[in-house]
Amino acid sequence: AFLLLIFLIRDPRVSFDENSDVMIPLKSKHKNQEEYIDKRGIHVVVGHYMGEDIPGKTTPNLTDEILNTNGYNPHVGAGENGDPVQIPNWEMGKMQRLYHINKFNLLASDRISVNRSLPDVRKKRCHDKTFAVSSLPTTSVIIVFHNEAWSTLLRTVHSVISRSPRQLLREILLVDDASERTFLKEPLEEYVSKLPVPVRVIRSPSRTGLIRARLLGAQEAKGEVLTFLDAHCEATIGWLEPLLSRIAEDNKRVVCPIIDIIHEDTFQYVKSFELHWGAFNWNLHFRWYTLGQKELDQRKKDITEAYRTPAMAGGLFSIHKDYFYKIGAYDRNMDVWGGENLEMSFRVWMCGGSIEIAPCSHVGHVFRKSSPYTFPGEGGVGGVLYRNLARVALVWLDDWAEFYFKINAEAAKVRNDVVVKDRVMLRDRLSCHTFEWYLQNIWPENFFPAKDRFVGKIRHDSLGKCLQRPMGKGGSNQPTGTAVLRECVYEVYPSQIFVFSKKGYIMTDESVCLDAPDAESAKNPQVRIMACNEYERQKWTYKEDTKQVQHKQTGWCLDLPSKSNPDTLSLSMCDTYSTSQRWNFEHVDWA
Ligand code: UD2
Ligand code: MN
Repeated sequence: AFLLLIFLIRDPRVSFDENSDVMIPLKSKHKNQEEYIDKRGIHVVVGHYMGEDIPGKTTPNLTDEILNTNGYNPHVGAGENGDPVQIPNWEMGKMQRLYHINKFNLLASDRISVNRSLPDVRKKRCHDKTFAVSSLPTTSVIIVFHNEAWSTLLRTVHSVISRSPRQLLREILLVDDASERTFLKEPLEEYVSKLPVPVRVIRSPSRTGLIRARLLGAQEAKGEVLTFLDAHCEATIGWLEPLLSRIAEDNKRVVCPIIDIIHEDTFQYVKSFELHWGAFNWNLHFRWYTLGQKELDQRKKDITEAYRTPAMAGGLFSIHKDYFYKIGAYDRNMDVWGGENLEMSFRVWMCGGSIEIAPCSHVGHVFRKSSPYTFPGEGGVGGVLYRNLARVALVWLDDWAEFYFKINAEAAKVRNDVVVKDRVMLRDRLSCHTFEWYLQNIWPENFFPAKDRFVGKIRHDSLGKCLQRPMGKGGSNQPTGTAVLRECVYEVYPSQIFVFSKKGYIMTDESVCLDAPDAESAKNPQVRIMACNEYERQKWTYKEDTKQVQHKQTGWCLDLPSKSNPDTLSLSMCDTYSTSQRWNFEHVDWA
């Protein structure tokens, strides 16, 4: 009976004894870790990284499945090395039931060790880079969460502990934004108290949103640098040093890792394209774009060098603590989710700092298609998001705020509900640059309207119809495809607004440009809307006297569809007498 009592008191799900003996040694598939079943029947994984032993174990995943097996994980080795986890057909029902909780495959996540191994996805040249760790600043890693899954949250923590030089990792701060799930209460404190790095749980008494939750964490941080991560990330080897070393050289740099993809269905670690950079569209939604050929050529000299980005995704970055406060921390009147990433991007760039991506630093993140949590506040998701974005526009966008409100009726509705006086004063106090300066100097490839560019509709002279860009497949896909004519709609209809840049590009929202991809080879070249790439092929000139739009590379003219390609506009030999080649550029008042 006594033995039974001990067994009941010691909950094997959350406690573990570092000195416990090996009961069944397991052969680990991975040379960097040791695995065994201990006396309590717990599957233990011990990782060896950077010469240090990190005691690890499989997740006390608090889904019913693992509870039933008393902490023993029957799925030994699942997801190791970043491999995908496949759920067998007979468990699909259960998988779907659990999926909605976090909007990712919780069943798969729970089968993977919180201490799983990951491939080294860095470019070879990154391996040769050395860092004088003793000269780098220390960091506090701040992870805010609301109702996060146990397995993803702890995997984030373990990946940071396992793959950061101990001297640099001052602490990990877990900021709980009023989660309702009981396993995130005492079991979390108990679990992290056993970890070999100081990990503190800070609780927000009520739901405050990710922006104020991060402020709560920052306030408690003891490290010199603040490093923010989402609660469903996995850091890979060598992730931290490139971030901190850029800040050691200049504390006004805000540095982001390359964000790789942890697949939301299989939890496979998928390396994403390097050399992406971040910006946004006309609706102030963050977007990834690829580096142009020129920058790519320039970077061939040293592909490990950090590069500048006009905006950051928002979740994963390091910033010096002193600079964070000097530059205005965050706008604490932003609620729940959204907008803070662009707000910080504009503020840092316009007020004297910079935002960079360090390509040797790789961190995975579970991107998901929808939010699993509620958006408390008037108007739900939309209300909250558009109030945040209206704040961004009113404080930072100058004349472009009017453009933003003209094409975003939702945001226009709430613009009078927000008070941004304190942030406008901050901008004055920091004597920041204008948004025009930002667009011209930090994002010269931008497709925003400007005073020195034509902005408006391109109307066919005899048909009276307007050029329209494709609708796009949604998500973050660029709306590429055919260039078509449609009935002209009300003045500031975004799909019919084009910007004619000084360099000769006819661009529109989402960084798509009027293009003639087969101009060199085809008999009847098609004119399409393609991703802007700064190739000669995308340059045009407008001849006001004849109303022709001439393709620079071929000297041919923009024309109605040819017989062979009736769905999209075409190029044909310029002919001043051809009425089908006449176009009117109708300026719209955008600001
Ligand atoms: C992206 C960012 C995210 C944030 C957001 C815009 C990346 C990889 N992620 O969205 O960090 O900048 O854009 O705001 O760049 N959370 C709370 N309280 C809340 C809501 C969320 O603590 O009320 C936590 C949440 O548990 C998560 C983090 O905030 O750990 C980010 O939320 P998300 O994962 O839903 O955001 P994501 O990745 O879609
Ligand atoms: Mn996230």
